[in-house]
Amino acid sequence: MSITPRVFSGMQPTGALHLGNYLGAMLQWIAMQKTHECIYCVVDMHAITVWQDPKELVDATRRVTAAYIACGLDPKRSILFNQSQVAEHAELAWVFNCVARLGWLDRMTQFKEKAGKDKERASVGLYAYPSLMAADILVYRATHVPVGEDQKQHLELARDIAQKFNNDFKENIVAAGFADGIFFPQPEPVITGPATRVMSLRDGTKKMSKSDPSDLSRINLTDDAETIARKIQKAKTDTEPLPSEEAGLKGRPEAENLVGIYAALTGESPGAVLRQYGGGQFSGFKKALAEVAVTKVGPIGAEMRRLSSDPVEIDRILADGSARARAIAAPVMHKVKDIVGFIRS
Ligand code: AQP
Repeated sequence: MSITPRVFSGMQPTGALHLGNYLGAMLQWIAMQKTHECIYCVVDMHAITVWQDPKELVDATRRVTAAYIACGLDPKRSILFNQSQVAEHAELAWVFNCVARLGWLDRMTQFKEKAGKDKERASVGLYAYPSLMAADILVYRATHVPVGEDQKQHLELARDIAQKFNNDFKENIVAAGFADGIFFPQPEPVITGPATRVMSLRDGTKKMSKSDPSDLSRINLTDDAETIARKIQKAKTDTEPLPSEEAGLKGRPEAENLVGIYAALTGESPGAVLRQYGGGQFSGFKKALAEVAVTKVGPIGAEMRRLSSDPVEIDRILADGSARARAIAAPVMHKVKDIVGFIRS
């Protein structure tokens, strides 16, 4: 059971996928399919760490699967599945809950942001979210995890858990046939997309997010051309014209975000974008940005609608992916049980 390069990542079915998910993670996922064995998950168990309407969760899980495929993930080449169909994620998460320390989880900024002021009423699952995320990755002994910037801290925790597990159980790991005492690899974050942190269209200091109450804050992959253009037109800006050089974006988060989105969608550098639009008013630039966004996002939405009209086929793809995922996860979990000291039949 040697460690081979393997990619794992996932998104939550908590709402419509948006441009931040696409530019921050999805583009990297698509690129890595060509070079790596890839496992991509719809993380429905993470979704229920905050309340989800059960009927809506089913629909959202299918919608996110359709989005994966519409963006370019190939379910034959990569493994596509929903997390709750592979019980090994939850089994390993429990072991990791017993490896991770309270102090580590206390430092997680995402929990603080999502729990808000009323921490007492947050679910235990929301608090333990990072150990389930570590299990998602390590149950496949995955080595690379393409994510947006906001997931960096969780990835560091997954690395700490892997290392502590290897240390705590070193003797048993060697006895199980791993002479170097390393059972879990240290998963590497891959945070290299064209826009690793896309910000809200309404507030350039907040990340674009599915759960932002304002729909105007994000471009959903399902938005039609008119909606995309309207959201960009209404996007918050400052009163200065666009600068001609990248340095001029400093301290202007909204301008920096819009230029970054344009650059990421066209594959140009922000400097090149500003050479073209610098000195002009936002209105002209926003028009050009809307055209680019409609050209890129429009076809994804159309393909999602086409795929979503056949839920039976989506469920079949998820069942097939789950079986393939389980075939990798089950032997890893068997070894974990031997290493930890659980009797198994
Ligand atoms: N604004 C963003 N910019 C760049 N990358 C982003 N990601 C999310 N938002 C941005 C990346 O997308 C992947 C999937 O994220 P997720 O669905 O697991 O949940 P999230 O990170 O919590 O995303 P949201 O949209 O903010 O969801 P809610 O509102 O439900 O919490 C991850 O790789 C993430 O980094």
